Amino acid sequence: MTVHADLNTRTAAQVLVDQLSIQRVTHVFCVPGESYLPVLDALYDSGIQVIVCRNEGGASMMAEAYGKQTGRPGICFVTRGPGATNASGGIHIAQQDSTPMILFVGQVERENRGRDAFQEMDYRAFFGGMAKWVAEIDEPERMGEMVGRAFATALAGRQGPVVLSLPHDMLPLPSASADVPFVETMETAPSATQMVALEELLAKSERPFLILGGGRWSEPALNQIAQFVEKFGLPVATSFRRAHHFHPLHPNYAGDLGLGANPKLVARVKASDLVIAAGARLNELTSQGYTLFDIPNPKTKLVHAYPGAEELGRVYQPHLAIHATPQTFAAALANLKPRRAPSDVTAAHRDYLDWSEKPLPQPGDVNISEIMIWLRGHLADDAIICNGAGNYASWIHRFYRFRQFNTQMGTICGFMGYGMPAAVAMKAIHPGRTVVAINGDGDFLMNGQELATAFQYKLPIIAVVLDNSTFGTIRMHQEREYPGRVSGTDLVNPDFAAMARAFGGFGATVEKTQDFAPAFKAAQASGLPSVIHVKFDAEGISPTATLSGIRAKASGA
Ligand SMILES: Cc1ncc(C[n+]2csc(CCOP(=O)(O)OP(=O)(O)O)c2C)c(N)n1
Repeated sequence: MTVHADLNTRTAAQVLVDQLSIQRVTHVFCVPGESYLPVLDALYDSGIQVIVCRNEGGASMMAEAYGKQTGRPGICFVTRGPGATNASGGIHIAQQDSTPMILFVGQVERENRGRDAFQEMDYRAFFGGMAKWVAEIDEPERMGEMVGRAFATALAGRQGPVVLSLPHDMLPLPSASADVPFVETMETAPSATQMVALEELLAKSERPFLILGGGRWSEPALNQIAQFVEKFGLPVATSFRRAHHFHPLHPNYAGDLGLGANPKLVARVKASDLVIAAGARLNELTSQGYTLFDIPNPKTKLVHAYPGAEELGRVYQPHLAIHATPQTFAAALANLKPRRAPSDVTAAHRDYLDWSEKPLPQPGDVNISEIMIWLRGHLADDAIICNGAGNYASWIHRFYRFRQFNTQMGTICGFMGYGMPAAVAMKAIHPGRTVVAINGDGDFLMNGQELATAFQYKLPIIAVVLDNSTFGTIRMHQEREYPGRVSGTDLVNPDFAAMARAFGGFGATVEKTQDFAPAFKAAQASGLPSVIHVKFDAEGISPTATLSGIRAKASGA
């Protein structure tokens, strides 16, 4: 960490970068703009790694992924209107996924504000509905205060994004701003009375169940959850794209609640008489389209423990609302004493194993469930899987097994194009670990340009592109609603393996399941950013449906 020695001669931009160092920021993700050159200059000898991206969408998603992975705000710098609008994707993800993140945006000179000056935007209006806080730093003297507040806000309660705009002419001005010390994450704890009430509920429950999700977890807290469920005999489901919160082979694991959830798991949650939602906000996908519990008063007894008070009672009025962060809630759970024998969780875990153990048949020469099962057998426990959105992800959710905390990097908001930037950020943070981006073909080209960033920084990520030459998810819905009328969903794709080579990487094409393993091993051996282009038949549109089957059903055939 380099903090400028003479605090009296710093510019506002230097105060900002010193502040990032004090907050222990290791990487920033950016696309440059003339609007914030003084910051780029201050970063020059800061010791913070600057990762220059090819699109602000990629940069903001890398920052979001950094925040999701490290628990500290991911930092992104972009220029005015064009940069800010491109970067909005990462802000939407950080909001929906409750990820701490700070986006710094260049702004026009203060004297020109309100003139609709070149690339001028009102960031408060644009980001107002997405970010936890949006502000413009007008006074160089207030830099420390504003950046300190940005860290505190992004990290508080339900975590999320903050946007700070930086008028161009303010950044090089001298600033006597004081530095703000390292901002610790605030913890809120359940009360003793609430935990007594929860112990009572557990003592009376015949079929208790625990849903684990949300952000702000840590390995020790998740271990305490495991101890608690073992002691009391609760099956555990993880919420949408938080499967890495619980070991899949733990005897209490009941499966992943999200898109394409096991119907037996859904039925089990519905039949339980006490559901403890630990850290999960019970979003639309986890709640199976808001069908899991009655709104606003669930029939089952719902105990909702969540770090943001404003989320408790947003949709469901819980029987017991606990405003607590995951760490303190898990510690309090671990102290509870069972008053009855633990419930039997064998059937719940067996349902999960039956659901995920064996590959499913799939039309054509490529079977994606077999590929996922190969990956789960061959990747190290700490390998990180990143993905965007598309039907292809259902195979990951069902057949891959996340065996270590923070190895699943996907978006709760189903944002296409996340896999590539997330993988670049993960490899930058964890150079010694295997990082795989699994993409659909539509998905891949939304941020595939970040392959150049992977190459520039020598980050050998492995991208798998599952190519069915269609925006498959939408095609599936289209066949269901407008059978046989394919409109706006077909894709004609480039040779993705050749594209990888053009970017200086390794590329391979796979057209048969058995060719995947050697291609993956060759990608690993190459030490280069790699793309494995897997061509498969769109007829197998999801793990459980075919296009012709959906069309026939929709046409009443
Ligand atoms: C940025 C973004 N744009 C559009 C969508 C809507 N959408 C969801 S899935 C999907 C198709 C994904 O296609 P592909 O990546 O080829 O994967 P597949 O569904 O075929 O497996 C689309 C367009 C989205 N979720 N995110």
